[in-house]
Amino acid sequence: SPETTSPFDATSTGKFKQAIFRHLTYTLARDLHSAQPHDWWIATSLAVREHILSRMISTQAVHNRDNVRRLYYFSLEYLMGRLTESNLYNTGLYDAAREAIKDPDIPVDFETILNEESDMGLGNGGLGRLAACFLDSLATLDLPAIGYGIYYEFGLFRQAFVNGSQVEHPDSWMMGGTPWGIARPENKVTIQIKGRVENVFDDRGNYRPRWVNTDAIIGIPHDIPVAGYDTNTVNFLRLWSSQSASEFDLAAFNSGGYVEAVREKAVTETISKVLYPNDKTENGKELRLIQQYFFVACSLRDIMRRHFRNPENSWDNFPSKIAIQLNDTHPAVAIAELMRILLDEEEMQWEKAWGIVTKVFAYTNHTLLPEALEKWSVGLFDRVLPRHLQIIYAINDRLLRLVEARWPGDDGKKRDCSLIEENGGKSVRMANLSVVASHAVNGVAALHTALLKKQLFPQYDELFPGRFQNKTNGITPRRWLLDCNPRLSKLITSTLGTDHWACDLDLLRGLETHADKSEFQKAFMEVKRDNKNELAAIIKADCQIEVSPDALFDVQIKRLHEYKRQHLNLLHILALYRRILQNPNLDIVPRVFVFGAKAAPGYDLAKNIIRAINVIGAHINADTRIGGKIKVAFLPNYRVSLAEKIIPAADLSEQISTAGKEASGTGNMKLALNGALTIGTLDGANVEIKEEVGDENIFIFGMNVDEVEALRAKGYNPWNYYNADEELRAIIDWIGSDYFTPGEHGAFAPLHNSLLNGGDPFMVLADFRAYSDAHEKVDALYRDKAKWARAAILNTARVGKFSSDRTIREYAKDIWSLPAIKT
Ligand code: DL6
Repeated sequence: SPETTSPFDATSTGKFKQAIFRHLTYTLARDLHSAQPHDWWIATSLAVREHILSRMISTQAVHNRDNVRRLYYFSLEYLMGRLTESNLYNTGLYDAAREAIKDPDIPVDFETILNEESDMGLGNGGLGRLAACFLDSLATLDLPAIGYGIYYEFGLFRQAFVNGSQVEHPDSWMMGGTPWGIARPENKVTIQIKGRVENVFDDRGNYRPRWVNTDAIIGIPHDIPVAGYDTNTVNFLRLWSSQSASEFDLAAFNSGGYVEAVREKAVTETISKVLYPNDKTENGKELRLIQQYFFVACSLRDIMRRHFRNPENSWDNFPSKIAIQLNDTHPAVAIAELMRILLDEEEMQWEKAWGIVTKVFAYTNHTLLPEALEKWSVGLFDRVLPRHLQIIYAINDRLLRLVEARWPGDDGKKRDCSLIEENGGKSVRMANLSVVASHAVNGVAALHTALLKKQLFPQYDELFPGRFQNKTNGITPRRWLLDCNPRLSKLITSTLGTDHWACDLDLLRGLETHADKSEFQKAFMEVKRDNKNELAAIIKADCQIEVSPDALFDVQIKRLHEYKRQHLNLLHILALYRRILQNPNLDIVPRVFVFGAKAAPGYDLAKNIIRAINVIGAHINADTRIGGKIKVAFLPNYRVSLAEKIIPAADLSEQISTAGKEASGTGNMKLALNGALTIGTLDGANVEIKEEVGDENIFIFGMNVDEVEALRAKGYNPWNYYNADEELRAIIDWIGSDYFTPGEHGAFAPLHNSLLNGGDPFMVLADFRAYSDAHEKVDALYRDKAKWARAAILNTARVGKFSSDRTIREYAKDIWSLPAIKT
């Protein structure tokens, strides 16, 4: 079998040190005097990369030699965060590296070196971070898998606050060079877009369309190795950057138009320039559709190259070797592209081609929000992918025949099932295409899957029985406990007598028996306090706010969206502030409200909510009358590496979306794992977290999905709640006044208006009182140190279910039929 040839002994500090110096000198051409912290980070990363690459080569050699079945994960987003530290942990080289860096010739410390790394922020939020956790689990479980996506030059924007408002700056994450992306120009691919279709028939009268006058684009792959934890398997993530096929328009150049000559090149290269910064809606933009097509077309070519280079392989065994998972509908155009290849290039019969496609694809739905369900206007689709549109119509014809056979004469059912929406201008429904062409469709939490079947796709659930299934999300325990919370990890390992929990998270149940022991409670809460002190220093540095670790750290970190209801949290802050002003002796547990959130740049109401939290927060922080009982800290530029600092320090986790709106949530899992108690609605995975941790260790409040629906059906009127609740009325009036923004009239009018005249679409007012009452219970429990510690411990102990290892095992068994391969 192929050999694993590591150039140095994994555990040897001396060898690791040598590798760092070797890379500093011979890769970076730096000497000890001129080396900057950034150089030390690259040299350290290259030292661990050597080791990872030798494992990657041997893993891939085994996979290729044995012609194994592989999973291909198609995702427009991967929110990877920093890679050096997690790669050190996963390869077992962390201690060797830490020791090596203590060398007197290295003038910077380990933390400084790791802090040099920019986050690889090629995603918006939950969907992209889930993809990153899945890659970690796939490699850890020795599952042969390759991720495909786009090598965006600019990831999610960098956020700053000016006068409390969000300002966006480009995130040029690869500017200083990245040791983790390996260009593979030898595997470049050329794909086509635009043009037109010529209707041609062959001698036997078969339709043989020709797609002509197209524009060519070159895709260059860049591989990011993904090392499993405590195993030899190294998979990789293959990300495409776009390059113009026509380097230079020579005619334009010769006539003196240099800029014109490179114009075409620049336009093509914008395809992989920037990640769209909206996590829920990006419909209708031509460049976005081109991005989607570009990466799936390149990826399918790459998959075919790998498959057909083995002479044993053919189209007949293609579905037995290849599983493709569509991470939401963003890559769904792959369905039409594979059909096009099979029909037009391979001249296959429709049924055979469709049989291959439906065996290969599976689709994960991540949202029920109507605005997030992708639709492409038929006109735009026709302009960018004319042949693909024809194929989608042909799929639809067959689908509608099936619907007619199942429900004869039922036009309503045809309208629901159709891939084409006829309302307004015609558009292609990508979610419908994904369901129809996939052998499995999954939701991401039990409640979400139930709603998917009942509300969004009841017609398909009837037409394709058994196709829908649930795969509750998970998070990797490596990044989200072992790496980010070393103090707690150490305590867990010494208590359980094993560190194996990092790949078998159910072992944390062993902590339950310690939950009532005062010694263990003390140790657990000391860890929390140390983590809070660390976060307090970050808050001081980034927000210039002094906070005490004695306060309860109340944390809401996630994208800013009305359905997530950061404004409900703000109402509670205002209520507390007002209560203290009315009664300066009010006995409450001091609280620090910590926020982290980016708003989509064009989402004005979300930006208004950010400004309101910042401005009102600053006012409260500066008010000496309240004796520092509450503080508000909105940390700028929320990202993976910041989450890794906030989560270990959280006491309370805010998961307060309107029931039925949050498909799953994964921040809720990370916070509970690190010993934060959840205050939340019965939404998404909160429902399952409650089942695991027990009712007495979570604060559930507000309307459930049925109650939300019943209220909506009855006719929801926020004014009823406003008029009936004196405190609520006062704080909403406060927001509507200019009290917090003297001289600036109507600063929070968008927020104020949305809550009242705008109809309060996410029912903030309806849930306010229940939310405030739940916070009183939080306050009471926090005063009882032993009881709080017990509940926090039981949260950590009981959320093993939410390991992404469990999620991936379920996908591998129920959807991908994917065996593990030890290498
Ligand atoms: O499944 C990952 C993540 C869920 O945890 C969140 O609840 C959900 O909002 C998010 N969905 C999206 C949808 N984007 N689109 N389309 O980001 O997925």
